[in-house]
Amino acid sequence: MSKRKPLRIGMIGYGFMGRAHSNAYNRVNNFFDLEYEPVLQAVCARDEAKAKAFADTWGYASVETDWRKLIERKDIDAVDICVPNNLHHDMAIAAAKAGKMILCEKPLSMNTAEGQEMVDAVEKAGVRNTVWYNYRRVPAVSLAKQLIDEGRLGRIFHYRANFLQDWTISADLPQGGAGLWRIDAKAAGSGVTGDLLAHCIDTALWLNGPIKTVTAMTETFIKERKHTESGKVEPVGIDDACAFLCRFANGSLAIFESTRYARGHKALYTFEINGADASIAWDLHDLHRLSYFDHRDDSIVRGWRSVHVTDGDMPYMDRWWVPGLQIGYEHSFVHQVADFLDGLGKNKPTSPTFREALETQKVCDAVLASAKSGRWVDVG
Ligand code: SOE
Repeated sequence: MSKRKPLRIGMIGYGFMGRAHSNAYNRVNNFFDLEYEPVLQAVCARDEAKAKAFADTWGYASVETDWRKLIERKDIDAVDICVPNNLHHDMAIAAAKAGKMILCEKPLSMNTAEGQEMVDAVEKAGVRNTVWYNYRRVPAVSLAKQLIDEGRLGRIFHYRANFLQDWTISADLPQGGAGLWRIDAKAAGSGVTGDLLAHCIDTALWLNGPIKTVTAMTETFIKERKHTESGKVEPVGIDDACAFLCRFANGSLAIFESTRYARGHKALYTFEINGADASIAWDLHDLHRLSYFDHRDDSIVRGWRSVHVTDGDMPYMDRWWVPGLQIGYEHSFVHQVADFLDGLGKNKPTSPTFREALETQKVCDAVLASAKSGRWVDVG
């Protein structure tokens, strides 16, 4: 029998992220020594048969079909929100009022105004909260943070990030419904800005500090698509592609680009940071490596190093295999759960909290406002 304290999870939603989170809950205590242990108490989805099938696969003890009932249940400690973006706000506010801890999928909200209400609700209720910006917890990205915080890069001049995909190029792809809600502005709020650039912005704020001002352009290449729910051809309201320039508070300049129309790229998230003394670069397709260039090296051996982030003294890696053996995408979620449980034991917040994730939302709103107006916009 486990001596750990239970953290009873109620998950709302069961899509791609529902699987990623459930996997993390199931594995975390095999690899991390923690005071708490997630217990998969209930999963909630409108379709009972699908919810039951999901519960069987992942080990949830019960199912609900009404999220309000799940939130009110006395045997749930933490609510995990893994549903389309337009539902985050009401669920999070109800969960906060019911005194539940909340783990919310990214982006926090449809926009800053909604996000602010969510922050106010969790802070008023005093409930623990976090947003699943999982890429922070890829060991190579955490190592980048460590190197920057140690001052190894020196003054930062440049930040550049891309998130490129190609899955919406076909004009026949409908919008809306399971798997395709990301193309429906009513469910997603925005397109690549909220879905993909939000990841890049979260990482950037974490690594390089606040963004002051932005100028952006967006495009919707396919203007109309059939809507899965109405069956009718409807205007497309999301940004298919977005590029923006920005200035950070530390004086560095940045360029960000994201699209779902970069044929050949499936999830190419890359960033590069150039400092006076050193540079770093990372690529999600090769996520266990961190590229590092240090100008202080002797000139005859100076060059880009490809650091294989698998040694036990690198972030999180003492928990996994032996040096040289790498981990992958799903482990970033395991790390987020581990940090959440660790924070619970030590009574410390787990980043990004709702308040921290609201900063990403503010940048996204400024980017979309700038794309509309054609002007530089200050981040509120
Ligand atoms: C979209 O295709 C998506 O699944 C995002 O929603 C995720 O947040 C990103 O990590 C991968 O791409």
